Amino acid sequence: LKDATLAHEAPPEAAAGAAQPRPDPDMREAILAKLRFAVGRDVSAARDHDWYVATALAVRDRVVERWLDSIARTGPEKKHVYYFSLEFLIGRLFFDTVSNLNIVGEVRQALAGLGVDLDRIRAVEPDAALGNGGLGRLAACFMESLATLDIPAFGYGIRYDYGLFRQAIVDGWQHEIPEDWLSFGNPWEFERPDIKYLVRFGGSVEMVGRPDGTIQHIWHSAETVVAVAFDTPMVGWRGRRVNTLRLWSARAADPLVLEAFNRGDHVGAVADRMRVEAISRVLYPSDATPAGQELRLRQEFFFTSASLQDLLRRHRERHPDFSNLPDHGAIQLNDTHPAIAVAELMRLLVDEHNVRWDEAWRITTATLNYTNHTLMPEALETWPVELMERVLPRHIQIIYLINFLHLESLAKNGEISADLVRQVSLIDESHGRRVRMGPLAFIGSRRVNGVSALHTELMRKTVFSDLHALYPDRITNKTNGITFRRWLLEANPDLTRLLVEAVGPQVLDDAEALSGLERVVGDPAFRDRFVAVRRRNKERLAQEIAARTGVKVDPAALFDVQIKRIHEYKRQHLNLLETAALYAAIKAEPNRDWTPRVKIFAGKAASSYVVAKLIIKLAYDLAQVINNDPDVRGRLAVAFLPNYNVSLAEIIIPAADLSEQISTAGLEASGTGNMKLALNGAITIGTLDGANVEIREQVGPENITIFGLTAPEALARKAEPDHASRAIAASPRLASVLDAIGSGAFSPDDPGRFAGLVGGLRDHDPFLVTDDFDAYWEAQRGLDELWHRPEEWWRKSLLNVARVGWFSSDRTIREYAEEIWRVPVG
Ligand code: H53
Repeated sequence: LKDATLAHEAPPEAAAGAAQPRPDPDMREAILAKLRFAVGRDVSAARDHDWYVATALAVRDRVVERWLDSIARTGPEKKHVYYFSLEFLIGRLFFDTVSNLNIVGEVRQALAGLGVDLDRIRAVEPDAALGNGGLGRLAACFMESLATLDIPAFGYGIRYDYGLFRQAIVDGWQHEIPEDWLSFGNPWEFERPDIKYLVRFGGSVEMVGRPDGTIQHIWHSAETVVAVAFDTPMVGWRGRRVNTLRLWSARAADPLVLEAFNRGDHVGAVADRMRVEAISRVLYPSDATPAGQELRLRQEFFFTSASLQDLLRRHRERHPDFSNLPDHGAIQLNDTHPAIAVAELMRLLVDEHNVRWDEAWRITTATLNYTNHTLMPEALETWPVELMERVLPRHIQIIYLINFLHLESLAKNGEISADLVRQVSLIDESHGRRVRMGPLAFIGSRRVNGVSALHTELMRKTVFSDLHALYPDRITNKTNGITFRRWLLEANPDLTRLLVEAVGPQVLDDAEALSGLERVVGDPAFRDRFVAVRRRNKERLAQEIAARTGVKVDPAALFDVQIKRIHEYKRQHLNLLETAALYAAIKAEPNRDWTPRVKIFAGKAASSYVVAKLIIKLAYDLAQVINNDPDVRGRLAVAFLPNYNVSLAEIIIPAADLSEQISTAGLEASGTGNMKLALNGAITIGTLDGANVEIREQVGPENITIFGLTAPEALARKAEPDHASRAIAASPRLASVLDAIGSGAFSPDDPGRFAGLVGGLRDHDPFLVTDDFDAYWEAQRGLDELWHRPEEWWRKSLLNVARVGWFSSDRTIREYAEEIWRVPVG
């Protein structure tokens, strides 16, 4: 699979309006020295990858200076933020680092002097795809903003040997290929063999009476795994601060049983090692659904335990006890994946450091905070009690005690019904006994946050309503954000340069300065330049589409983009139904003045998600028919771009005219792609879901196209058993498109291929595709008309850019810092 290439005509340093950088002889010499002495290659023999590594190492030296300086400057007393996340979807680091250090020009010139093109070698870097989607990318944006705002922070996670699978599309079907991103080494990481912790699993717990009558719990574990630290520097904007992303790799305590090896049992001698190291072997490709495997629980506990041990050790080096831990550290649990931290922190404090239970509980609940990212019942993590007993026998005891004390404290405050106990208990007894990780994280945290206003409201009203009634101050909203450095400055340098010219260089430092654009939205000369920038971006995307899919598209057409994980609740199939209906409409009335459209899709399906894979196949089959039909040529084209990742997003987003955010209302917690697309000038077509609600508030209702059922309406509609059949009966257009797809009009080689998919829509349609279809169709036709009034279209587009400054992750992190972590912002 070919990776995305980025050809930047204009480097951001030019965008900054800065004087042309002077040639930096040091950079040139540094690159040459790295090539020779670190890579071991002569200039004459060096290939792109060698140049990439040499340059990355030369740049890294400059990062290290600032990194060490940041650590030295942060006195031991300063409060740190610890962001615990099973996912960090970083993408490429080379250009991000060079750009944040403001040395793009120097590096470009140094390389040019050596006959090497910066844009060619930056495309050699593999994506660090240590995440599935929004949650992982959010963690990466947050790390960048934390450093930018000069907040001392550690990201803690797992150093997966294999990141999220590479997606190959073969005849329309998704195939998963291992992402071996480390096979050529990783110049950004520092292995720390001296920073390691033992993480234990299994075994039994012995209870021993102490002379004072208390009981000591001794955990005799069955298995010990070594967690070894790998540190990656996270560079903030203008290199102001460099924080650490510390990822753990699993190692066997006993890597080789020499006796077995010498006996000739060469496989058995390393069997234990294989089992242990599996923990950090591969990222689970599940998005918003808990992978129920034991290995997943082992991953979660592995990184949580190592991270807690690490920060407790650092605390103890400077303080006599842990009583002031909450003054020196705030831990953020990114979803429930690290929620076992509640029990593990209690265990470490009580069992290992002899802190009294009550005091340990005070410390724990003053240090931990939890972010919830979904309310979908099937996505809320629970673990079978039996599994926990086997893998983490001491933790299940601690969870039982936390639960007992929690329920007891409720009883003390008055009557509690059996119903309430069932609702708020940490143990779900309804289908087998399971530990509910969301409520555990809730009870163990000081603050619990949702990721958009609507989502937080729904948290209070639905999934966490009982706990919210008990702890009314705990839930708080922190609407997601994105780092403008990556998603505007780096991804769209031409637009950035234009913005700097229009509103001044402060726009590079302060997202809210974008509002200065309001002054020029009516200026035709400015608008023409804006459209010209977009045109270049669209030409680049058209080339990429041709290279990846063979589909030729016209950059003058409306680029209609839906890029995100493939999921029924995100409703790519709603978009595909509309595509098929539009195709039929164009064929029926070929002489109408249709707005030329290119429907662009990209996204991965979880490997076990059969329906999602079928939706990809449907996109492919539609593309086959539509792109090869001369009747619609120049009016409608469909492209499914394989292997969506951060780097591909960086190419698609600056070229999108229309941003599809069409989830069933109430189901998308926030979305962050919606923010990236609006920032780059795409107009949103969307439901009133997640952060779309706040995008509408920011950009104004006249500059966004909202359609469909609202969250309360969707909830009510879903409860009507015949909602789908009624919607279909009321819409001849929908009925006919369902007939066409269901009967094989787009899959003549296998006419029954989509019968199940269509049958599902006819029978249950849990995501209300049929109910929203007509409203969506009408909204799209309204946009068709708008496209014919370019002045109006570009005005709306520009107003989107001007008004989305609030979605900078700097704003989000500021809010976390002030209201959740209580740390100063630099
Ligand atoms: O988290 C994003 C949200 C988005 C939500 C996503 C997410 C995952 O990527 C994975 C698991 C999960 O429960 C939620 O779907 O709406 O924007 C960041 O908050």
